[in-house]
Amino acid sequence: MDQTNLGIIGVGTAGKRIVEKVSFSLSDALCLSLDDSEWRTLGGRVKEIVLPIGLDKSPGKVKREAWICSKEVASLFRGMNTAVVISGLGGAVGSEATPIVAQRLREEGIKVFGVAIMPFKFEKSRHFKAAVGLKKMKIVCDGVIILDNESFIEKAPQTPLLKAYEMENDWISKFVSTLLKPDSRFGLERGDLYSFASLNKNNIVAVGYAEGSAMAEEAATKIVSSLRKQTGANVSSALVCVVGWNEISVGDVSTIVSVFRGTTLCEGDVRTGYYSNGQRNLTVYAVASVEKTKFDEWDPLSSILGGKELDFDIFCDMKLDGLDCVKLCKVD
Ligand SMILES: Nc1nc2c(ncn2[C@@H]2O[C@H](COP(=O)(O)OP(=O)(O)OP(=O)(O)O)[C@@H](O)[C@H]2O)c(=O)[nH]1
Ligand SMILES: [Mg+2]
Repeated sequence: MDQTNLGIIGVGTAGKRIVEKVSFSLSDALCLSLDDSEWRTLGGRVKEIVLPIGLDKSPGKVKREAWICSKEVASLFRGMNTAVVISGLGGAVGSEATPIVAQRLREEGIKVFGVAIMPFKFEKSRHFKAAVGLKKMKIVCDGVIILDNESFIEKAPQTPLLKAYEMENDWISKFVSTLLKPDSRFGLERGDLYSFASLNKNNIVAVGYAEGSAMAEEAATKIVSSLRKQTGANVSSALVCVVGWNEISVGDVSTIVSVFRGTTLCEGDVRTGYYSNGQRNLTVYAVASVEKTKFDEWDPLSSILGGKELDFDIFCDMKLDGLDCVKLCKVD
């Protein structure tokens, strides 16, 4: 697939910060942000759409404005094959607007993949909202990849929060750019990611960093420990991206895959891509397809109500008639 056929949109504050970073490495992808903040992204490559929400961040208001703005998003993305929608869930804008934008893009015939960043453990008041947002994304997107903010904090617990976001955004944007880069000879194809993410909606990302003589085994072990914290279930298949030193051996890659398989009891396909960064270290990203995640437990109503939740219409009863949104009948 040609890179110009890829559109990336960051929704909400976290989404906007990450798409700004991604825009530097995926130079030909169309980059957009949808948020209520007016700060300007660096580099001039992100087209910023500002949601006119003001102080009223009630779900109804956010949804309504998102629905109206999604018309502009759809027209900017018209002709694209694929859209990647990135957001941090748990706040107002990302959780409410992302499923609406994703749905609108799908209606344009675009394949839509979601990157959902889940809140820290200490942000308990945000967990339910984040889980509901994630559930909506799983319904409307062709595929979803889930990243846990918490898995990063364990690596640097003393880091100030804003600095932690900055560092976390660095690795998230590197991960997204690595997977979506079209020209890496030994890397995974974009199509591999899309088909993998569309097979199962619970795709958890784990990252392992290591340096030194036993770095392959150490990075793989860190990945497995990160996965274990996010899911109790076995891994059914995975994509593994090995980013690092250009002299990494076949033996190292094989160690990573066998440690991964052995400890996650994964019997399915484990596809690997190799991406050189010229440094004497190793960062391994694994996207693991699992049956359940810890985030399912953040929405206990789901198992009781079975999809009949009150606030579950992603459109808030707004429907499109021609090109206009004519019915705004339910605003909570
Ligand atoms: N990785 C990362 N996570 C962030 C960042 N900012 C916020 N988050 C996380 O994303 C979740 C949603 O936060 P925001 O993106 O600020 O929320 P929003 O969608 O803009 O919504 P409101 O600001 O509440 O309207 C939070 O609970 C945080 O866990 C960031 O820069 N990087
Ligand atoms: Mg915000």
